[in-house]
Amino acid sequence: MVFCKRAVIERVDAREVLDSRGNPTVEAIVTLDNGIMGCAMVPSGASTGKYEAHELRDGDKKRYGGKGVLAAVENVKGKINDCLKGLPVCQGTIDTAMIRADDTENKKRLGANAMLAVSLAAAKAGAAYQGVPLYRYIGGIHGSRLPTPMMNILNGGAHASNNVDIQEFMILPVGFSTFREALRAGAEIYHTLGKRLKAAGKSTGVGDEGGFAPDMQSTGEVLTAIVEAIEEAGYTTEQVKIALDVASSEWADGDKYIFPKAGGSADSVELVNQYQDLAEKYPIVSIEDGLGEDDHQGWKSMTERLGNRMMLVGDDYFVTNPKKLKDGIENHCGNAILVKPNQIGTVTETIAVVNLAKEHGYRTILSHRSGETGDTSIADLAVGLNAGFIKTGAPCRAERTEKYNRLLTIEEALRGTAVYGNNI
Ligand code: 2PG
Ligand code: MG
Repeated sequence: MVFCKRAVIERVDAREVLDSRGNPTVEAIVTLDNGIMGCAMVPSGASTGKYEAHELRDGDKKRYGGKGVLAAVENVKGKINDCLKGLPVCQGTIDTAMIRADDTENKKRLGANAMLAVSLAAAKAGAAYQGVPLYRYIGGIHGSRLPTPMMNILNGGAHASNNVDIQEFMILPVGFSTFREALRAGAEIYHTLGKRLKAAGKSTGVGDEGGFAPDMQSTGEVLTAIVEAIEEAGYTTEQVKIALDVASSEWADGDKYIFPKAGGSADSVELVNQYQDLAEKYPIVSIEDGLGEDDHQGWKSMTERLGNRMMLVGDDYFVTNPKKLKDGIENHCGNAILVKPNQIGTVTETIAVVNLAKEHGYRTILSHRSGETGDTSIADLAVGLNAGFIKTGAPCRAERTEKYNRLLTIEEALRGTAVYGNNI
């Protein structure tokens, strides 16, 4: 719910800052004519879907290996400032004005990184102007569900330099009545896993999202280690479930999937067979990007085979894009969507895709990127939109824990009205 009062945007500014991998990203500052300001920083992915909105980078190899974002910053200070100056602080109006000014299918003129930074900063300015927290500004009195955290405790794929091909092994503390208790269970299991890896002589160095990143012999070895850590920490696999982000678009090669680290290959039927076997043995309740972004037939049959027993989450497959999600809904592909605001580029479109998913019974998971900042907007979006789930890494590395900590604050602020659990 957004109230359009009389405050208008006086100025939009930006600067180049660093993300958690030490790569440049955009910070935007929206200032209203009454002096109220909103600031936001945007994240950046490593295993990006090819249909994501365009992240504008300078490509000048002499600066940050080509990853500079000075052009995006200039777009904020110039073209975006010009089109937003004098507009009321009203999210739909602001985002529509930027989309019109960009006028491309994938936001390549202004850059989705420039646009999202401004869109989020405008939402924060709007919230401050209304004197309410961001989750309240987004969801009104309706936003009260604390999301189930999907905590990535063992990293592989493009987020780690170990020998593990599956990108993320996550735990979901589902059997708790508050977010605080769920988070505690997740953190205790994470530490137990770390101790066990250390005792087994394995590395406890962490990957980009804070999960451990040791070499492991097989997917089964990883899942067994996680189940044992859950139990040794004093919990059961009824209380704590497991999710995978296979990120298999990274493996796709024609109609085959090639395992880049372990070697060997499989087709989509063989991959789904493997998922089915794993789900027989382990408490797996969700698989993200189990098949690649262009494997529509594979997604359809994977959904037929596994859709009634687990969440099948489209990340690269849906890229937070209402058109892609609509196709998926019509063709019965997947039953859940990963929602990454920077894949689409504005808050308004992010809200639209969440609403579309919910209308069709698809689960929604607000998500970080592997390159993050201290910005905690996704925590507020998850509550404001009653998303049900949030994926924001391990309980480790400040850019991840800040989102979890923000949720603790929100839960406390909501007091008796906060709801947790029953999302699966
Ligand atoms: C993913 C994300 C976040 P990246 O694949 O889901 O975990 O990774 O930001 O590298 O795309
Ligand atoms: Mg993913």
